[in-house]
Amino acid sequence: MLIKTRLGRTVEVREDYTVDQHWEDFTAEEHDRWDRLYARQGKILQGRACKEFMDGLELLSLSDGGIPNFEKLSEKLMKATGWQVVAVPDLVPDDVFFEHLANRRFPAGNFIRSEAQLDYLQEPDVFHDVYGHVPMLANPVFADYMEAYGKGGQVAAGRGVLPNLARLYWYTVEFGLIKTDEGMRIYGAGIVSSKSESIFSLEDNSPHRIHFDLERLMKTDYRIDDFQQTYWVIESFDELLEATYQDFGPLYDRLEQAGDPFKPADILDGDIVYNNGTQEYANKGGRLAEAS
Ligand code: HBI
Ligand code: FE
Repeated sequence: MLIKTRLGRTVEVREDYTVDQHWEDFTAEEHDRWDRLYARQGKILQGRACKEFMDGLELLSLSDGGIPNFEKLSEKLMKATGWQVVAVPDLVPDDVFFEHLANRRFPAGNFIRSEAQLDYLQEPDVFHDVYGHVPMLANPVFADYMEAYGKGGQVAAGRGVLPNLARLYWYTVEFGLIKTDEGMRIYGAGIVSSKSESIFSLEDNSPHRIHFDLERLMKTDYRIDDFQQTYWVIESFDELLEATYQDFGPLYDRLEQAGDPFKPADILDGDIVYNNGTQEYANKGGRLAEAS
């Protein structure tokens, strides 16, 4: 079928919204853009990204030169954890997204940001999707978590609690932090693929850093257009996966009856708070002008 992407391209996609990557069509300039983004993030992430992310980057040799070819990348990833990377031209509908994850396929953008959007764009391009998400998929525990999320999404959609599940994805897969013996580290894809949020999320005194609590964060709104006001911190990837082992039926019953969601900067009784942020950054109106 034909779809129109949010960036204004008209594209023929398959039923599951995938397309061929057409790797051979990327220009030298586009490959060079990947290389520059890669080098820049590599420096920033030393001592900031978690070991599992750095190990995944190395295992998949994402620095081999230019934008990764999804076929070759999938071969390596398949050997590690049984996941594949498939190309999509834009965000795909939720049910399609969940179907891919439930079957261990990660949909990744088939385009790269323009030079003008080097620091920030909302659409998920190949740098965010592949550099940000794919290294963690080489980790067996995280790989299982993502599949569980996909399967959970299919159920949640039928129960009317999709917004709650989307928050789980947002606050873990996209913006999660992990406490390690060496200190706080990043694993969220939205952070590792962003120069300034890599620094802000760990080192700025504005945002709260609160221990991960599945039900609590499923009830908490998030912002999509600026740095997070709260980052949720896990202690291990097992903790994350285990939280999904419970029967989600009773949880969804409670979520359906819950009142208004908590605000992104609320701190509640019972929260385990690592940093009670000043919220100075958000209170001053946030970034928006300054690129991440
Ligand atoms: N599609 N390509 C793509 N990438 C995403 O991260 C994505 C998506 N569709 C839906 C979606 N994410 C989220 O809304 C779900 O986690 C709820
Ligand atoms: Fe993402």
